Amino acid sequence: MAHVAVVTFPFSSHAAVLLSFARALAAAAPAATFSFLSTAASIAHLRKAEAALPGNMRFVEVTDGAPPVDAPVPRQMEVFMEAAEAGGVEEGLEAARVAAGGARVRCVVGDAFLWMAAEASAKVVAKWVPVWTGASNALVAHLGTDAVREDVGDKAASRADELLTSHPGLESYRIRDLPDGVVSGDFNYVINLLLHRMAQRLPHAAAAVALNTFPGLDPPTVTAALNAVLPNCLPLGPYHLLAPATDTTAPADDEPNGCLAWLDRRAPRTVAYVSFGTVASPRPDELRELAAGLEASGAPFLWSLREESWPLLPPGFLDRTKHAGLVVPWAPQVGVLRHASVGAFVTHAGWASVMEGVSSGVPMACRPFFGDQQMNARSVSHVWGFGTAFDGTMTRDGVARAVASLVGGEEGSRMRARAQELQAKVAKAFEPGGECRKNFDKFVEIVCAP
Ligand code: U2F
Repeated sequence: MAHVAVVTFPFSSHAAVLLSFARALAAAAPAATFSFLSTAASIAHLRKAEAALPGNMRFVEVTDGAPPVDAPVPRQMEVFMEAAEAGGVEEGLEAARVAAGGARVRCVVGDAFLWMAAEASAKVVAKWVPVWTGASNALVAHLGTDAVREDVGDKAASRADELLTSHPGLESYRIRDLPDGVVSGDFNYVINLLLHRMAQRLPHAAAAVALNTFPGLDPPTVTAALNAVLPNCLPLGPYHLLAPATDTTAPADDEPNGCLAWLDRRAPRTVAYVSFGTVASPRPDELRELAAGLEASGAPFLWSLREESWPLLPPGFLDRTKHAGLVVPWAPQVGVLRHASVGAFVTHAGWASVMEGVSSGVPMACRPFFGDQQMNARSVSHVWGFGTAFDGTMTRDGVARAVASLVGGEEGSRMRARAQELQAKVAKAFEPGGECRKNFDKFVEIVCAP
């Protein structure tokens, strides 16, 4: 019996993505046992938000390193990564073995962020099969960090608008579009450091790499750049489409914030859906500009906004817009983006959000904040053309224009057509026998092989 450990990076949306990935694996390999390793806090959160685990999967706790109470998230990440490196992952694998009645872990499927899983797997003589949750071009940038740093040196600011034409796979991006920590930002910030370390290990230690993309999305130079250095690159995304279908027979009003029922009452392709994912948050003045822009656009809007930000909305906004808009603390985003009434997506361009939008054929307006988001926004606006990107912060007029154009303008129609072309490619890749299905089968085979 194969025993597979799935290890997560227990912050932002990463653990939920890996859990849905693990569910797909567990369904595809019913004879195998899966241990899903995460911290106690992350497991508690997943238990609350997610359906029960499949019968062949169990949660196994790993140490969070005991960060001080009320430590800010970056500090929690640092403490967790230090503990993971100092043996936390190995201890987790041992706990998984014990919990599975002594069945040794033969394969470690892991969020690529957790680079120390490479060493931990080698120690227990298991394969390491990382899962990359971001975009392929961002992975090219991380793998090429040393070369790009050598080229750019300390001129990142003065050469910001220069295209990276001499770096295969990065030709369409300016130096300013590179993810934080490649040539700018604090190289010692926990995420930047872990991405650099991950990139040093992937080419030599991984048995295969799952990519959150589908054939036909990445330009050939990106695919070639990855294939040149990584073994068994398997494009099998968007990952949210891998999980076995959950109960779609539940009535829409089962959803606590009533988003889908609210959308049912709007005309097709008229609504702007707004969300900036699980971490990013506009500053108060920008939030007010966004609110004013939505109001000025005249388009109905559904806005997923964390509750602590509601007091920052312009005075009277919620009351004035109560017929045209719905502000909720959390929306069932995948279902929302699939809904026929949604005509535009105002997003931070987190990679899962971009994939969920494009696989539903929804054009987007991107307001990137940090990390890989600038690069993703550039891809949306300049490489694939199914959306626009704000130049800097959002203003009232910029938002009103972007939304009106996406839901009703000519440019918006072109962008929607482009998104729908890619949506059709996703659908084809996920048909039985389609490329993503085949790549996922290959992934399962690698993971379960003795
Ligand atoms: C980090 O991303 P985030 O978690 O901020 O953003 P996404 O990758 O877009 O993932 C957000 C997920 O949360 C879901 C949504 C996505 O699956 O459907 N969601 C929801 O269901 N309801 C809501 O109201 C709001 C969100 C990072 F910040 C990014 O830069 C990276 O690209 C990303 C991937 O590594 O991780």
